[in-house]
Amino acid sequence: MKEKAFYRPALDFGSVTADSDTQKAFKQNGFVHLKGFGGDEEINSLLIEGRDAKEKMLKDREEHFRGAPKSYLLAAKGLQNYSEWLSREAHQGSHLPLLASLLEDELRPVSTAFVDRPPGTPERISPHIDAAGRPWHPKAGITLWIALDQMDRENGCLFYAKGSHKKRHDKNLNITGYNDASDGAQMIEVKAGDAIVHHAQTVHWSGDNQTDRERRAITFFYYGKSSETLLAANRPDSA
Ligand SMILES: O=C(O)CCC(=O)C(=O)O
Repeated sequence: MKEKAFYRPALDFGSVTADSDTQKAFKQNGFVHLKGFGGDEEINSLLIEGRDAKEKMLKDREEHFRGAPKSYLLAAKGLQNYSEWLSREAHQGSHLPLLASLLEDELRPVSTAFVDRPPGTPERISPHIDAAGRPWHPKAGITLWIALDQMDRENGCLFYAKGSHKKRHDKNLNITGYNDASDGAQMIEVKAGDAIVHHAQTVHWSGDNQTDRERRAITFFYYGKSSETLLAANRPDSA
């Protein structure tokens, strides 16, 4: 008997729009927390596709990752190349109008990642900007991060440095001088299905997971069309 092809429907975030408070917070702080962005169906689809794509990518790039430090794989990037569904979401997803209105620019997909910090992971992600944030440009890029589990300080939730997207971080992606107690550092605890949208130049970091709880997320990275000419001279291959 011929097997029926499995069809996974596109995600529907079309009803989430940026009101004037959200626009203002994004401009001022460089990030916004969108509570209840996705429901159980969205979480489930992202989890299955993210996990499968990561597995395929690891098999395909086994050589590349052999002996790499564990921190290297906390966020597995380039997954749009291993899942047609993720690729379609990255290019045509219903979240694009929201992101475009926050960045006030057209978007170009850079990468899609699955972030997984299983129970008992001591590694953290240190303060950084996203690769789409370099070289500096006011509309360099934007990132949509969707929580697939509840996250708090104990299992390594995200921290953001308010307003840091306004500083010029041209040289390195890793940025020194920030920690959980820094001036303007904001811890963001989330529920599964919440999203955070941040400017690619906003400094952010996240902690270790010493709990027995899962800590997974999906990230869609974009750069802004306005920064295209700058990028052509210095193109990142992953976020
Ligand atoms: O810790 C997280 O979930 C975010 C990961 C992150 O910042 C990144 O992949 O650039």
